[in-house]
Amino acid sequence: MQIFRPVVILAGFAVAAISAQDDMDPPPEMEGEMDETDNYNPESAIRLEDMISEDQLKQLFAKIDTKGAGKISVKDFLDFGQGMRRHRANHYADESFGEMDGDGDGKVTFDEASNSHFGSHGDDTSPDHEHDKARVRAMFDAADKNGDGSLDPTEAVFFIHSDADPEVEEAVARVDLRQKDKNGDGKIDKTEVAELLGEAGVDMYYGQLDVNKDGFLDHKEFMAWESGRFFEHDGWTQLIEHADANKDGFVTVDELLKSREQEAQREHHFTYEHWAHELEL
Ligand SMILES: [Ca+2]
Ligand SMILES: [Ca+2]
Ligand SMILES: [Ca+2]
Ligand SMILES: [Ca+2]
Repeated sequence: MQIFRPVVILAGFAVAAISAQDDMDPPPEMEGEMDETDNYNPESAIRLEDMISEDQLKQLFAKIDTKGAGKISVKDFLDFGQGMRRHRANHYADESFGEMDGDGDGKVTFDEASNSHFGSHGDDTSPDHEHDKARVRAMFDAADKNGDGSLDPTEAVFFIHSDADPEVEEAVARVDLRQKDKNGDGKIDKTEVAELLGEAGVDMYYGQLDVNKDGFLDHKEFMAWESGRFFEHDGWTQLIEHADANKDGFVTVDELLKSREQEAQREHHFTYEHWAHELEL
């Protein structure tokens, strides 16, 4: 049973995205220092009976555990998430392609892609619009995998749903980085990123975003933030930290089940619960 229910899921992801933003402003206490039992509010508790059943969880686990190892890692969750984004993007592909392909010749040119993206705002000459135009160009070029200057239906999926293709996501991040890179050194420093993260956000997240610890964000490090992958990674890391009873870096079905029996840990199970609904398990 894999009937697709986009509304439920998109709403769920929107909530997840909003709560990620809420983490920014006002700044909460540092996650690592937060004692969940002290801050735990029973009013907002997710009830066990509202979560997916044991059987649904087992079915979902089997799908994520593609190697059949009986345990899953942060990377397995991330890979499955990427697969779900593609699944979602492909679901809408035909409809979106038809709308973009203005002359109906089965190919989407840059002008058609640009028109469908900007509609009647195409003649705007503001700096923000120039930035958007550069973004659209980058997305188009990255989606045009065979480089023939137009998008076939498969390529168009990546233009419309940039989160379904890491190369398009990276192309967007390069353009966005140029906009934030005020001193033009090709990297983002703390001052340049403050506008985006806020001072509190810089204190909280810059160290984690700067993976190679050189004091700057290159486009890949910046991309983690721009694409929302940073929060995704952080979310799975926290789930595993809380659920991984034997501390081997993986979670088994039993560890997941035991973890959600503890009220204070249920929020960590939020995202994959949505996958189960999306896949109608
Ligand atoms: Ca092409
Ligand atoms: Ca810079
Ligand atoms: Ca760095
Ligand atoms: Ca474990």
